[in-house]
This record gives sequence, structure tokens and C-alpha cells, in this order.
Amino acid sequence: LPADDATVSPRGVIGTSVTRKEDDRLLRGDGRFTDDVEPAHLLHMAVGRCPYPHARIVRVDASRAWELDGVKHVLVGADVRAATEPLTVLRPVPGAPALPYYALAQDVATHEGQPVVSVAATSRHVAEDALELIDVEYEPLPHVVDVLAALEPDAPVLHPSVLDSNLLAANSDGSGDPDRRMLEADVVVEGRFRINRVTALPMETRAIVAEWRPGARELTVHVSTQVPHLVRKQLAETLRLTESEIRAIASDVGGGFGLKLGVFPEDVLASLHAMALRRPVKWVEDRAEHFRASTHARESVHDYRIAADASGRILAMTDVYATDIGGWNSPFGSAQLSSVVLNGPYRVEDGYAERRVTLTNKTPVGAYRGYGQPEVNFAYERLMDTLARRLDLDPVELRAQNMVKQQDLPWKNPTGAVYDSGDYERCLRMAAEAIGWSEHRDTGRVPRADGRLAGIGFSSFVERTGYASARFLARRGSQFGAHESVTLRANRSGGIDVYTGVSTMGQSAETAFAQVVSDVFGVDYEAVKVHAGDTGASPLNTGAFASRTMIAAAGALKAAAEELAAKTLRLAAARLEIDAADLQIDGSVVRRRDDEAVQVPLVEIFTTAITGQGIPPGEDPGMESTSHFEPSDAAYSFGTAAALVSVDPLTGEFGVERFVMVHDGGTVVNPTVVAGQVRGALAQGFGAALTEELRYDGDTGQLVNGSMLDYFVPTAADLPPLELLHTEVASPVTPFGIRGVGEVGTIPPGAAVANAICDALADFGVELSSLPITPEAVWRALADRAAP
Ligand code: SMO
Repeated sequence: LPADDATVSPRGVIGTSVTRKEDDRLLRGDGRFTDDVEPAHLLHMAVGRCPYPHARIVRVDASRAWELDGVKHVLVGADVRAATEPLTVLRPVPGAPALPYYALAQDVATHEGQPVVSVAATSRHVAEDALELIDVEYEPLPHVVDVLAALEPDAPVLHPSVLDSNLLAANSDGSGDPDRRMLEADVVVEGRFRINRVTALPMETRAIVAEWRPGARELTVHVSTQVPHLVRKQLAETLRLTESEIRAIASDVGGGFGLKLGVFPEDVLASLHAMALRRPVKWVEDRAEHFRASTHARESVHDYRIAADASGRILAMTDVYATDIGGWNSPFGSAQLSSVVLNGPYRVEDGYAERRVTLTNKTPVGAYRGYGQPEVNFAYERLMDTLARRLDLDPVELRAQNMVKQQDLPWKNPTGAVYDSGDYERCLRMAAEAIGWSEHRDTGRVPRADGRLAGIGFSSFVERTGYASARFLARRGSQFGAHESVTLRANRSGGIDVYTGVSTMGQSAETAFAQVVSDVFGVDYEAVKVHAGDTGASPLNTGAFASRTMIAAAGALKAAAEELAAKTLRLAAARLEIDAADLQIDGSVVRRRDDEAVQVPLVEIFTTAITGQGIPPGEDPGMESTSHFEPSDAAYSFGTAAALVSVDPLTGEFGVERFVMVHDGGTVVNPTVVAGQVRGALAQGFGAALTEELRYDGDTGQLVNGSMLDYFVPTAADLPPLELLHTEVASPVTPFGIRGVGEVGTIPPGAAVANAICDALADFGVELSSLPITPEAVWRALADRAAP
């Protein structure tokens, strides 16, 4: 790493690959997931779901289910309507009306898999048997599953009581006069880009254990979520309880990826059963349910245009796109970042994004790692290569020529995003160098001995991480803030306990939080223990999403650790009768800076504070601090990926032989963790780019590949070798210069691989504009071009 632009704290703990706090328990099988929670007298819930994409519920008769041995409680739509409010949306699409989304379908169900009835029984199998005994009479209604067809005037309307079409909301952002630039430009390239419907597929499906103690008026929910404090808020609203009456606990979470952002219908149902029965109720989603009833993601159609002059200078970029939100709003609302990073890393003053958020009779679309950014990257990066070919320019030089320059940052893009800092071109050059672009450009297009053709493709990107501000979120109607919050509490063993509402879902928050506390306070990393995900034992925070945890939490950790360190030094100064400025905290002791022999153990200082016995006059007892921190703006990660492919031009079969990812996530807290995050997101990015697609049959409206046998998730063996390189430009808007890293890997695989295939097949004039990129798609594109 170039040392000059890295802001690494002098104590050296930030920036080192310390052992992960989470590994020991997870590797030993001591992790505690929601399904591991087994209270006494536990009952189990099963949910009956609509088998049609769109149907009126004419009649529900549950009488035979009630009679089955072991059945304790049955809920139908009317029960839910009487006892609850509709589910709320944490990040509604601006301008979208609220839809009356109840935990069980009321008169009409709008997607296959929507909950219609639920049963609590002594075991899951009894509950599922009971579902079979419930008579639901459906009247199938006309359905629409294609996002563009859903906008046609003759399409069946999903929510006629609220909307007279399936357009949930339309909005646009932009500046300048891009349509005029299009007319003036020497060249305009455009295309329609179809992004596939995929799903996040966490290894742990959704799960909840709900327990109600009426005497205590306390509903405790163990729930697999990224946002326990927000689940608590949404459950309170829906169940007509106060937040005081709910405790949400997320222990280990087996992957969130954006899917587990907020309350789901089944969380409400399990709570209602538990409250009616005064017994704990568990629901663990099975994989078939997960495919139909959690959330899907990404599906959208982008009509993207780039205008340029003859030298390749970009004059305007526009994206008019429709995103599919499915049959209802999901708890977090659909992806909203395509517009924010409309132009990627390229400098352009004139541009707009116009979005139509569209209802279809499919599973609701929610957040998924990347949240709109992989989608738009595929469109603009495919067109950058088209533009290079049209103008006979080197695609690397065309990109470099148009990238926002380091000295021009911060810079506001046409949709109002302020890119903070970075050296975008350096990442591009590093990727080109690493993949061997110049040799390939000069000699690489000669067919290999076996007839295969090699190609190299690039994808450059910026990624928004975190949020601009609470003010920005308020303007958009979001129900949460931009800050993160922690409590630090010293203990009588000489350690520091950290309490956070962030749940730990594989992103290594416990490790990174402990690193910051250790670094700022000076205490040993091993003496810091992080307690995560319990609303009953953490300050009211925001949560783990938007790649935002570290960029916000690091500031709160720093402030709280500094406050405790100052107090620790004052107490030690009084004890040692030395000026506090001459002391430092070093591992397990406070010592004189220039004389190690003069020291006092931290355990003694902490005990003094906690007991209040012997604290100097003017000091309060206690050694505890809570801090809330909001970064001054969002931080933009950036980078370039490069793929080397070989393609069989007869069959379209291809392989990704190398994949280089050059990435800048600002100051790195833990290199191993960052590499793991980038690799994990790349795996999901490759799945969405090459193999994953949720397919619906147009005639029946059924999901046809909702199982792990039919939906192809890449395994480690399916991935190309991943070569990771980093730069480390500190962000000026976050503590320590940290940028988010959790989602970035999902962004570039689709465009990089498609561009590489189109490069290999340049002589055939093949242009790929849909995801996923399959050998069949390549073969079809070749066949289309070969046809007269
Ligand atoms: S899609 Mo992420 O959890 O903001």
C-alpha cells in the first residue's frame, strides 16, 4: 500500500488482521442462531400461503384444523385485521402511497407465497398437517408478472383501492439539460438492459421465537435480523404495543445481505400466536418458503443513454428505468441507489435518472447487497465499451479520460451525490496492468489452438456507503437515522464491555468494534468484549445495512473510548499523584509515559470508579459512556474490476479465467475481514451475473425454480480465482477515513464479464444486454448476429 495516503492510527491495532472475535464460537459450534433458542413449552408455527399469483379469498374455513390433536391456535385474515395495524415500510419509495399490507392476506392475495392462514401447534409437522385441513376457497384473478407489461393500460391492477395502475411511484433526479446534449452530441449510444430477479439467499433463513409474558407486559422476540431496534419499532406499531413492551434479540445471524431488514408478516404472526397462547412460539422458514415469501431483488429494465463528442468526452448520461417491486412493499422498500450513482465514476454535468417503481404479481422485492448499484453499473459499463468500439477508442483510455479526477473531488454528480475523495483512475490503471490489458490489446485476439477466443472486460464503479445525513433521510421519508450508537462500560476484571444494537451477521462487527476501542483507549484487544444485537442491552441505534456500520460506529466508539480514557487517566493521575498528561494507557495498566515502573493496573482504576470508593473530589462514580455519531456525509468506495474470459465461438460456452478486483474502501480496519467481505460479495455478484435467475411462468404466474436444485448458487469451486488489490485513500467524511466495504463486490462482475465476452467476440458484433450471462445467451447472441 502506498503509505502516504493511508491514515492509520499510531497504535497500530486498526489496520491489522487480528483474530476474529466471532471465529472461536462459530468454528466450535457454539454460535447461537434463532433456531437454537428452545424455551420450555415451545410451540411451532406453520404458515399457509396463497398458491396463486393473484386471487380473491372467497372463504376460509379452519374448523377442521382446530380439531386436530396438538393444534393450539389458528389465525385467519380477519383475526389479523382486528388485532394489528398494517406493516410499515422503513424506507418507502418517495411519493409512494402506503399499501394496507397485513400479516395475513385480507380479501385479495397478490403473489404466490403470500401468507393466508397460520397455525401454532405442538410441533412443526402437526402445524403443517393442520394447514392441509384448512379450506381456503380462492377465485383466481388475472395476473401480470412482467414489469413492463404491468405498466400497460390493460394490465390487471393489484391494489385498486389505493392506485388505479401498477405504478407505485415515479420519480426523477437530475441536472443540466441532457436531452439537449443528446441532440448536439457526435455520438449517442443507448441500450435496454434487463437485470435478472435474484434473491439474497442467506444460509440461515428467516426465523423468530416469540414469547409474551402478560404480567410483565413484555414480548421477547429472538429474531434473525440486521436491525433489532427497527424490528422492535415496527412490531410495536403493528401489534399496538409500546416499544417498552418489546425486547428484540438477534444473536448470531447467519447472513443478512439486506434481506433481513425489518419486520416481516411471519414475525407478526408468531407474536400474535404467542400473545394469544401465553406460550413461546417458534417459526423457522423452510427453504421453499424462503424462495417464495422472503424477498427478491434487482429485477429492473434500464433504458440507458450516453452522449459523447468525437474525442470520447461524455456529455450526458440518462437512465429511464422500471423496477419491479412485486406484490407488496417489502419491509425496507425496493432498491434506491441506481439513481444515486447514475453516472458511476464518470464526470458528467448533464444527466438524469427516471424511475418507475412497479407492482407485479410476484414475491415482494426488498433490499439486497448493492441495493440498485450492480443494476445501473451493468448498464453504464456495457455502454462505455459500446462507445469505445463506436469511436474506435481504447476502453481503458476512454474510461480514464472521463473519470472524475482526484483533484476535482469532492464533486457533486447530476443526481446530487457528493463523491468525497479518491483516485479512480489509479484503480483502473492497476486493474489494466494486473490483467495484462496492453499485451492482450496488441496480440491477444488471435484464436487459441483450440479455437477459443480470449477477451478482457472492465467494470469501474463508485459505491455509496452509509447515508448522506439524517436530514437527507428525513426528506425521503425514511424511518431511521444516519448515526450509530454504542455504550462502553468498564468492568471490575479490567476489561471493557461494548454494547451495540448492530447484529453480527458475518461482517465481523465484534472484531472491528473491539479493534477501535483497543486502539483508541489503549486497552488490550483481548480485554474488549462486544455484546451485540439485544435491544434490552444496547443504546437505540440504526443498524447493520448500507455498508454503514463501521463508518458510523467507529465515530461513536472513538468518542466513547476517548471519554473513558480521559476519566481513567484522571483517576490514575490522582492515585499516582502525577499529572494526567504524563500518563498513558498501555494494555492492562496506566503508566508513566517515560517510566514503565510507575504504573497502576486498569483493574484498580476501574474498580475505584465502579465502587466510587476513593475517587477524587469532583469526579462522579462509574466508568461508562454512551455515544451517538453521525458521519458528515456518505463515503464513496470505488474501484475497477477486470475479467479475462475465453469463449468458444461455436457454442457460446465460456469460462472466466481470471478476475482482478482493485478496490478502495478507505482506511482498512482489518485486512483479512475486508478481503473476506469483498470475496463474499463477489461470490454473490458472480451468482447474479452468471447463474442465478428466479423465473416465473407467464401463463401460470408461478415461480418455476424456487429450490436449491433449480436455482444455481455458485459454490467456491464455481468461482474464478479472485485476485484482490487495494488502494487506501482516506475518506474525509468518516472517522479514521473508513469507507464501507460490505456490498462492493456485488457491483462489477456482470459488466466485467459481459464486456470481456463482447471483447472476445468483437469480430462477431455481439452485444450482451441481459443478466444472467449464460452460455445459451452468448450462443443466441452469436446466432442472432450470424443470421442474415
Ligand atoms: S442492501 Mo444492504 O443490507 O443496505
